[in-house]
Amino acid sequence: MLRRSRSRYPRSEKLFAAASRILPGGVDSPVRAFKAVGATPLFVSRGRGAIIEDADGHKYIDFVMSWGPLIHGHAPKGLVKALAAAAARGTSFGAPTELETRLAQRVATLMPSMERVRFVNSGTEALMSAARVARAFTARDKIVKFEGCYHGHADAFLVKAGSGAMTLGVPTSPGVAASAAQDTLVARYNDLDSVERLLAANPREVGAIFVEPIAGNMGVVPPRDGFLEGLRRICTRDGILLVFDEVISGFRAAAGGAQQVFGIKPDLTCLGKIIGGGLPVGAYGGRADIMALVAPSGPVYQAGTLSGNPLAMTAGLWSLENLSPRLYRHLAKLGARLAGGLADAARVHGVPLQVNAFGSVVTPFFTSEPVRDYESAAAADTEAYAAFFRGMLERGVYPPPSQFEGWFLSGAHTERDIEKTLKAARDTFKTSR
Ligand code: KE4
Repeated sequence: MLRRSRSRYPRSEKLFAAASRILPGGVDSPVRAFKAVGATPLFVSRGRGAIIEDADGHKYIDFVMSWGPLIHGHAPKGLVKALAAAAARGTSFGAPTELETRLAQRVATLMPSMERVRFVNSGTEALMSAARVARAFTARDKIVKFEGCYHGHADAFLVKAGSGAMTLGVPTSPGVAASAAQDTLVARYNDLDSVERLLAANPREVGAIFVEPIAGNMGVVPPRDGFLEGLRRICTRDGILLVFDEVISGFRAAAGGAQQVFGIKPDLTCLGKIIGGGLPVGAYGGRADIMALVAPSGPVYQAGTLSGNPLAMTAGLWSLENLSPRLYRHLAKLGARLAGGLADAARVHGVPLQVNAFGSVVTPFFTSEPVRDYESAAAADTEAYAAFFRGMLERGVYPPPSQFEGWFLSGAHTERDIEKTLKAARDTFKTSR
């Protein structure tokens, strides 16, 4: 009699079947569905530090970390305590609280370009609001984005987008009205000439250039020398607003984000992830003269029932108040060890691998050519990545279920976690030959 192969994940499979009967694709965000890695998504029951446990009781070293927010790891004791106390005082008032002012002041201290800050509930909301105020300020409707960069799912940005859109092979989504996409021009990341060509073809029509200063949504692709400086020069020359999407790089590349690392002052910055410490927070902000247009100080409307709610503000404050030089030294050390160790393991086993990294975000690309932009990232062997992912999962390591995402480290990851991860990678490469 054929033995039914006993699944390692019976409860996740059962939970996924139930979820799939009520949630589109069984998830609330596409990249979680494991479609790109040919496996059933694991349902997570708890997280502590760098470890998550699935519904079947398997434990993993987590490199998704909620896609970046958890720079201090899962459920830090101080954060849980602060949230419990905040919840006991009320979860939301729809009225100003001192917490919003304190968090905005903390953001402005870390990122001085953010002279004014508006809180929203996601990175998507931050980007769509920044696009609206940029268009109002410049009275120009066109915006430029870069192939492979992902700025959330607002219509204007779902054009040649990265992250889940790239993972699922739908970089330009159906349902985005032609009228919404027609004002979005797409340039090539790390290629200033591609920007100049778009501006020459649309003279005085572009109001803003949106860029991930360290791209994370085609996998990690750092900016070439001079790329960000070139964008700053072009924007200043042509009266275009430079908008840094620091949803990933903010507070991760450094406490002051990529703008601190590269010493470049954007006109607007969009934030998410770490700023909420794992609760739903996004923010946009920048020059006071631009943000003065935002209602109710100005005519550009933007609003939100739960914007700045006390629980999310408490989590964000705890998260940003616990950033320290020691944390970034730890993240840099572990990130370098992980990146170097993956590259060494692949070399020893003859696996074509390019490992891109920036501090505590790493992406192993299954390709033999350097990855500098969307085209070179898209050439990676996604089937090889999927097989690697499944092998790592079986060995107790939980990487992102997509070739086109970053592996995120946290202050809770230890050197021992990284060595265990590298051993799992060596064993996976060995068995995959
Ligand atoms: P959210 O709306 O998902 O909070 O933020 C959108 C966003 C904006 N800008 C950048 C640079 C981002 O990386 C994101 C969201 N990142 C993806 C993962 N790379 C979120 C994961 C998901 O979509 O489930």
